[in-house]
Amino acid sequence: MKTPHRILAFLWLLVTPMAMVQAEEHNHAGDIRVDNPWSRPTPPGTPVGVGYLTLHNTGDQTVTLTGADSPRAGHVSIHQTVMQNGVMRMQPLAEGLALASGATQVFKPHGHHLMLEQLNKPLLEGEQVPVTLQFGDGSTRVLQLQVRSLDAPEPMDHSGTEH
Ligand SMILES: [Cu+2]
Repeated sequence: MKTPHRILAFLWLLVTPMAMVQAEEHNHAGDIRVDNPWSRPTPPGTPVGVGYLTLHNTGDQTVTLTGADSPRAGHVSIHQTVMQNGVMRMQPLAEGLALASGATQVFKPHGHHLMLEQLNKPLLEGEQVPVTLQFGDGSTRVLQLQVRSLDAPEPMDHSGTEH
């Protein structure tokens, strides 16, 4: 019976162009898996909020996170936290964050985080805050930070730092 072979051949024709397109999507937002994006509520008048998430590079090339923005903030920075003379300090990642193939980066309290600066209004518990991640090839990824309650461990203190 020939029909199954014809169907297979037809399917193969469908699959091949898709595979070719995928192969071209290297170093790209499409290679990045985003897990568990979340944030904290902010008190009224607080100009900055935070964004936490996990990035995983599922592709076979390094992907660089170069920036982020949000309609809820005037500016979004990528920060790391470093110990200097026993004091935790935040530093912007000026060169962006390079994720090697297979690498995972967790953004979490007292670690890497997105800094949402110049908030146009407080972040409220239960709110979904849209953030767009930008990557080295110009591709982008939109995600929603889930604003959790303050019951969990305290976020790092951002007071007294420059933004
Ligand atoms: Cu920060």
